[in-house]
Amino acid sequence: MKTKFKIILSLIIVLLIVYFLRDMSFNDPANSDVNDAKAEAIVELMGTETSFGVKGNCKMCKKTIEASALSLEGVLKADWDVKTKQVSLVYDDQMIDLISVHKAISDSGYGTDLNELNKEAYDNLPLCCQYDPDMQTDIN
Ligand SMILES: [Cu+2]
Repeated sequence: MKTKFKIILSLIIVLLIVYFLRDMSFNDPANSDVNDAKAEAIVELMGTETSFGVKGNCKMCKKTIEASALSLEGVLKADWDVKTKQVSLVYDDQMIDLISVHKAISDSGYGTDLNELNKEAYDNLPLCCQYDPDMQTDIN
């Protein structure tokens, strides 16, 4: 009787260990990359993809531009390229108009293909981010 109990108890312990190990491997970075890729694929299926030019200089500009686009509900993905000056967007066109995204970005101080920069926000940008307002955004 005692041996039977011991066997059952060790089985339970083994099951618990397996359960926790499985949980851990689910959270390990290699696996979360896979999950990110899946999430990204789903986002791209759900959303409308587009891109447009946004003036800016550096990685700090990139952060501000992307954050202002992503602060809007309905913007699923925003990725601004320092070299090409293009922001790639994935957004839900049922939730948001593209013009609102242009406006949010220009309000943060960055001129887009459609909207002039907000001068006050531009003046408040760090000096390294105060790009040449006459810059072209169609350089590829
Ligand atoms: Cu910058």
